[in-house]
Amino acid sequence: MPKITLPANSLMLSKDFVFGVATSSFQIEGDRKGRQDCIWDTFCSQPNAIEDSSNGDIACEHVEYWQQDIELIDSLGVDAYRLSISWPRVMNEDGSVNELGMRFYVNLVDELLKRNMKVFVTLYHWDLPQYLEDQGGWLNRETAFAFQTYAAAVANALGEKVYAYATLNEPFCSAYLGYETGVHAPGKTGVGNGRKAAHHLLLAHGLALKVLRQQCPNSLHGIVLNFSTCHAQSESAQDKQAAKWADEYHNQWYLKPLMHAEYPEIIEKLSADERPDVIDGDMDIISQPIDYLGINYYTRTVYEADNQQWFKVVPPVDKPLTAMGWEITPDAFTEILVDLHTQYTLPPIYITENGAAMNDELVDGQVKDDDRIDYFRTHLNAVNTAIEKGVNIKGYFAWSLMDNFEWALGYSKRFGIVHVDYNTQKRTVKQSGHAYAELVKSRINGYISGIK
Ligand code: IFM
Repeated sequence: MPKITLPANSLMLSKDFVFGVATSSFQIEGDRKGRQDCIWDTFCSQPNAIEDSSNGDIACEHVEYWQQDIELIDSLGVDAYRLSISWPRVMNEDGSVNELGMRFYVNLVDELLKRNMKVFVTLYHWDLPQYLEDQGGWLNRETAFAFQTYAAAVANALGEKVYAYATLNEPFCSAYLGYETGVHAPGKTGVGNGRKAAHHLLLAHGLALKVLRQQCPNSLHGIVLNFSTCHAQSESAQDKQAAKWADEYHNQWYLKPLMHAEYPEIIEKLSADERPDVIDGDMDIISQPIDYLGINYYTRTVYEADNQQWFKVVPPVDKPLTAMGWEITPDAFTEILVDLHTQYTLPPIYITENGAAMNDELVDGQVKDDDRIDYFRTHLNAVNTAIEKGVNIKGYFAWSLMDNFEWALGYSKRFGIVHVDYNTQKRTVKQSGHAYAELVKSRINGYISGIK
């Protein structure tokens, strides 16, 4: 079996570096009856919204099998587990707490702590309660305040048992895919909608941060953003400008307000009614200091100039791709990490997601996913190179612990290092899972013994 190796003197092999696995609530939990509806339930019920017409009603039945799943995580030897809380499982429509739903997470966190694992909790991984969407969802400023109330309730229940809270996962996806292009729930479209949703999400982040800090001063508090390195199709000035606009529109739109309290220059290109409604004081709330930045990375994107739009995506040709059709570009991972480190004074970084969907086959009880092992090896080494270049990276989470509901693509794409048979719910650790576990265990013989 191929291995995931790092240079023997890599800081990633030191005992302080955190290795973990990640999941999210809607993608694995199932048990729809135990919670309120969310925007993804509604979206899944619309014709042609999901590639395989599936939904999250059952998923990996994690609510049923959570103990077994924690056992599985523990067996991988990782230091940490990143999970998300389902807002519609813990909050009722009248703003009261659903005690039974909250208990599920309290038990989960307690069990993880018993096993000496660090718990990374994300509050919003896209499953907005439908009752809030009915009042405008992220287009309604009030949703940001409802998020603050929800964050306070979670902090009250889980407190400082949580090592690191993240307010949002990938607000780019919630805003751009959910409210601008409409390929994700709730399926709304329009530039103005996308930009307004993004602003309310960032405001929600800032409002939640305040209460999280007050209630859990000893936990870490941050946010998780996704980045795709933006490359120009050619050396022409026009293509380079297109890649720059794309970077501002998709990457910097979320980071610059947090770090510099302003939106990037491309905001000037928007008409008045497409711009977000920024009220006095909003940018101060949004730009409060964070303890860490979560970065999710999967691939780069290539852009060219276009007469109709500011930038246009050039689809990859003849390149190694994952099953998502995403180019495999580990160098671009180092590049974006170093670029962000150069552009901003960033807090410590955790790579909160990285991984690949591949065309796995379960044969004789084994998934020999050498391609995924290779993806992890090259991308972990890309992280190592970034660290060598001075980027302060504290941890890495493989996406994902197990195969799960891949949003608009349903169950057709498998990102897990553990295979899930959706008929039986049997979990089988893939070769990549074994290789990841080996890497984590190798630390005892690696850097640590190297400095003895
Ligand atoms: O599965 C998703 C996850 O929910 C958010 N980040 C990207 C992953 C792969 O598409």
